[in-house]
Amino acid sequence: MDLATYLAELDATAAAAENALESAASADDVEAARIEFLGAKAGRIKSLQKGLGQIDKADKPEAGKRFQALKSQIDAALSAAKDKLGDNQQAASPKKPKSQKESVAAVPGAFDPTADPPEARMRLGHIHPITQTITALQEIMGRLGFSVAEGPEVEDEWHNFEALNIAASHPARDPLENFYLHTASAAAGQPGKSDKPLLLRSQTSTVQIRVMETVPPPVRVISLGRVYRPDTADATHYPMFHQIEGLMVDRGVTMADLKSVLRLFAMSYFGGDVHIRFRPSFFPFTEPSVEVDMSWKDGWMEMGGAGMVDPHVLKSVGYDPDEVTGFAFGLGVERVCMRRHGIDDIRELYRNDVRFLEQF
Ligand code: FA5
Repeated sequence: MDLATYLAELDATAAAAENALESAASADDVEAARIEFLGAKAGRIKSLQKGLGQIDKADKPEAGKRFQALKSQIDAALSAAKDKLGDNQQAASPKKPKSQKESVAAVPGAFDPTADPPEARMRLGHIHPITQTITALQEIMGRLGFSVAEGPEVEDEWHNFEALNIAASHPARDPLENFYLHTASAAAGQPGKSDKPLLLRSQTSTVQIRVMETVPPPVRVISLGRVYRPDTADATHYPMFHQIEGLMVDRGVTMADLKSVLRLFAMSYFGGDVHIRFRPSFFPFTEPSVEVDMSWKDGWMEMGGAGMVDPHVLKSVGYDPDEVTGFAFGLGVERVCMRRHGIDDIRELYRNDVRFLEQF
């Protein structure tokens, strides 16, 4: 067959296919056109493909190119005809369910176990900002050589007060300033049986004592955890909050080491744009003692307390204050978290509002 005749056949087939698909009024019409033109056995495209074999070798590339173009053109016209019919039928009447999946979903309120989950249900959770802060602080202090120690949240008076040099008459021991527990023996009116008063620890300094009671110097530890005080909640106070306690005891430890460690900590955690300052203060278990403040808006916010471990405390745990000295600090974890993330109110951290929490 010569090229001109073959191309004329291609053109005629193209026109016929276009005509058939454009005038197709139903899915059956489209299917009939598909079989006529693209049918695998006797379709017109199939016979045109066979006709290619009779074309002169020199004309084959041109004929092949035009044949492929025709095939693509009919494929596209077929898809367009199907889409057109689908849209029209949907607009006219609800589409007949084709599968069980569609039929279940069409019943309002029915549970469809095959349905894809709505996107909202696939939202990822977030690690709470306080947990993130704890992890970051542990990492920073770890780099400075501090390992992590733990202590119980339910404490006795020895670890929460006495070993820390806080005398029985000290106002910090007032039952109204602490969460004392109603222990079983107290409830049974049997003081003396197991009459050790217990309380929710009010500070992580308890862990200083527990560490020094069990480990000989040198020590370099931090402890992070919850503490409890019956404080009224406001923008910077909460009745349950977290502290990070630091303790370093060795030969020749000085106040300069304490200040260096806290400055390094602040530089690492806040990234250099937060200043810290030390104010003289008093804690029964450190001498000298300081309050540590961090810059906050136009002023300062108290971040924690610190100082050199009082020789009485070292003695009470069996350390020799003539041999070793040490520093300790206790910082409010919520406050450093707030400062880092610009959170104005500590209560936001415990409202459990996902819109707040998912920002971290
Ligand atoms: C203490 O708790 C001492 N144990 C700190 C210490 C440790 C001093 C080692 C010396 C050596 P203070 O009561 O100031 O100190 O509390 C420390 C920090 O905890 C405060 O600066 C503040 O950041 C945080 N804090 C205290 N009370 C609350 C509260 N109700 N809510 C949130 N954070 C609080």
